[in-house]
Amino acid sequence: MLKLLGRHNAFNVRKVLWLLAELDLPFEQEDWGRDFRSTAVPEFLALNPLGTVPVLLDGPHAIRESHVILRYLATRQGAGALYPSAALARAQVEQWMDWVAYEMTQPMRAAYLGGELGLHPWDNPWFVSQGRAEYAAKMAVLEAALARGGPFLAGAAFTLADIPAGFVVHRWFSMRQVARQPLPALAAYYERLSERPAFRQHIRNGLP
Ligand SMILES: N[C@@H](CCC(=O)N[C@@H](CS)C(=O)NCC(=O)O)C(=O)O
Repeated sequence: MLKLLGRHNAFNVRKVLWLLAELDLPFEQEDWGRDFRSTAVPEFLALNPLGTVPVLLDGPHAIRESHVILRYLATRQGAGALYPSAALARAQVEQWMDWVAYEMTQPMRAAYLGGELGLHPWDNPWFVSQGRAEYAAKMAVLEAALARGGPFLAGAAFTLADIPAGFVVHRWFSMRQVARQPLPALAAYYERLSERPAFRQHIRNGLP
């Protein structure tokens, strides 16, 4: 049985919970991390020396990094529609996953952790206002991509590309203190994702 270690309310854990639900995979889950069990203990650090969540246990093997876990699970289950094996189609999925990891982390920390939750050290006013502006600019990039193509990020079908980006979109529409410009293709994409039970269970579930 797969076991997912990580608090159910964490950004990086919820992406994995979403995919597990899409794949209808049985698993156990334990709430590790902030406000739950501390990861700064030898038992956890032996599984992930970084002390971050999520960690996926597949038998004796521990796998860390949320996007690696997404790719691992899709590959393990042979879910080629979610994660194509052809080089170009795969790159078209992965480019959006890496974009979220590399380009969205700072704006999310600034706008959400700093601006919405007021958490230190991300609550620096300059950092928050820069992050909000950057988040808005990135959502405009998504808007243009979806208006050009779609209905999903890698084209006609829902893929792993939509999981990290879909969560970032959810957070954009959930934040109370940002000025949102009208982005009709993005809003339609958010509603399209919301038709998925797994998205409503783990992402659009009342938590930002
Ligand atoms: N690049 C890592 C980042 C992991 C990460 O920073 N996770 C956060 C939760 S979203 C964490 O462990 N925070 C500390 C905590 O919850 O105690 C991934 O994608 O898995």
